[in-house]
Amino acid sequence: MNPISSETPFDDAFHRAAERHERAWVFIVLAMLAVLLVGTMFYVVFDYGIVTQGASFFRQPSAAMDEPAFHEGRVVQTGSNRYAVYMVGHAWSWSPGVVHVKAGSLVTFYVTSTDVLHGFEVQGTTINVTAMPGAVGKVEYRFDRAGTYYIICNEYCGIEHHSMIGRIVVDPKDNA
Ligand SMILES: [Cu+2]
Repeated sequence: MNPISSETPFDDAFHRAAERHERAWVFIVLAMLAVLLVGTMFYVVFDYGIVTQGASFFRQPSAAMDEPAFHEGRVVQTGSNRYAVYMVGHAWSWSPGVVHVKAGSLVTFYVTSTDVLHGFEVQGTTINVTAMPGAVGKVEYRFDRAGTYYIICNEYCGIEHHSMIGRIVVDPKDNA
């Protein structure tokens, strides 16, 4: 005898109610997961600060890429408290390898690459820009505290990726 066919009307109603209940909980759990996922994204973007606000990219015609500033790296002081840094990533180092700026300076980085993708990340700051061949990433940052900030490559770029370290040395103010 088939046990299902022997169910009483009460058993049947019970099973249908139980299934409704289960479906409701599956829906609640999925909704919670969606809220958690979206909430985490907002947290990473707005609170954790990993995404650099104000970073932008522009395509650079190859003629402009021939500018010495873009293939050898350069630090240009553009004002009493302002610098422009032309930062180039190549396997496996940064040019310039060491950047000196004064504390309290606003620094604009123009970041590019001569070969493959590299990740331009400055530890202890919110700077995190991809260095792309044929494009220039732009990001601004104010270095208020004196000290050494390490540049690391956070985009795997080959066998010596881990040694791709540069330094930004923020010197104390003259009158400090
Ligand atoms: Cu790398």
